[in-house]
Amino acid sequence: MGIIRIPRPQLTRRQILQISGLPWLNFLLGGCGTPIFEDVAGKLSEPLNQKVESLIFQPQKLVPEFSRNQIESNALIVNTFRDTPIIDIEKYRLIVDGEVNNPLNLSMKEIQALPLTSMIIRHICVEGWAAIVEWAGVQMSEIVALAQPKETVKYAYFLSGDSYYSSWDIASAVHPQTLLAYQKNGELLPVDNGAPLRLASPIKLGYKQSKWVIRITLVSNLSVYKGYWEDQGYEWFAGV
Ligand SMILES: Nc1nc2c(c(=O)[nH]1)N[C@H]1C(S)=C(S)[C@@H](COP(=O)(O)O)O[C@H]1N2
Ligand SMILES: [Mo]
Repeated sequence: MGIIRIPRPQLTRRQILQISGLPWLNFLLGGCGTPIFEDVAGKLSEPLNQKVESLIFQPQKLVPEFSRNQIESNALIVNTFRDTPIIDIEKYRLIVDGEVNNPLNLSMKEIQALPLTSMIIRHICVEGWAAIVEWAGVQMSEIVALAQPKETVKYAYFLSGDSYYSSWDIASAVHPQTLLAYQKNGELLPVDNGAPLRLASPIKLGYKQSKWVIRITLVSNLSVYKGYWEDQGYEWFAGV
């Protein structure tokens, strides 16, 4: 495995700090002791009363998939709100923390040793384009189960290497077709599409599909910050 390097402008000092130390998500999640949580369970339109464990083991309804000859190899437009981050695959770790009994710190080798799932689905961006893509990787439910969430968990926060962030309801996060993908159309995931690890799911719009995921935090309450686009007025649930 090599080092992923891309000829892009260097990250600012602040971005590097965000990626290495991650004080930023701690702040978002109230890690400094500031009570910035709000219990929005009653305000969001979707049912959130199912416990995480039953969601993982109850079969959820599958979205029909496409066939291989329907893949649109060049239709996926790279859509990134700022520069592609520089991530050293050898040093990369996926952190899973929050309200869990078994916090995780996984290398790509460890992630790739988990069962591989692939799916051919349509990616839909609200900017008016879509693409049928084959994604392959590990099911989010696998990762969540490994972390042994406490039964209070209702949401997952995803922090990305470019400081993008989003939050999902836990039912959608552990849907069998929600993957942490490291392959696209049968090949290693390109850096611009989120390598080493990105979210891919047919049940949410494009802006929920975080690329360069470096940290997943499972929580019982959403912060006032819900996502990069969500905090600018885009719908939070963003179901397809
Ligand atoms: N980290 C990160 N993830 C992101 C974004 C981003 O800017 N940064 N853009 C989102 C949007 S709006 C879309 S449509 C998809 C695009 O994925 P692609 O660039 O692989 O086509 O990524 C999503 N995930
Ligand atoms: Mo998008």
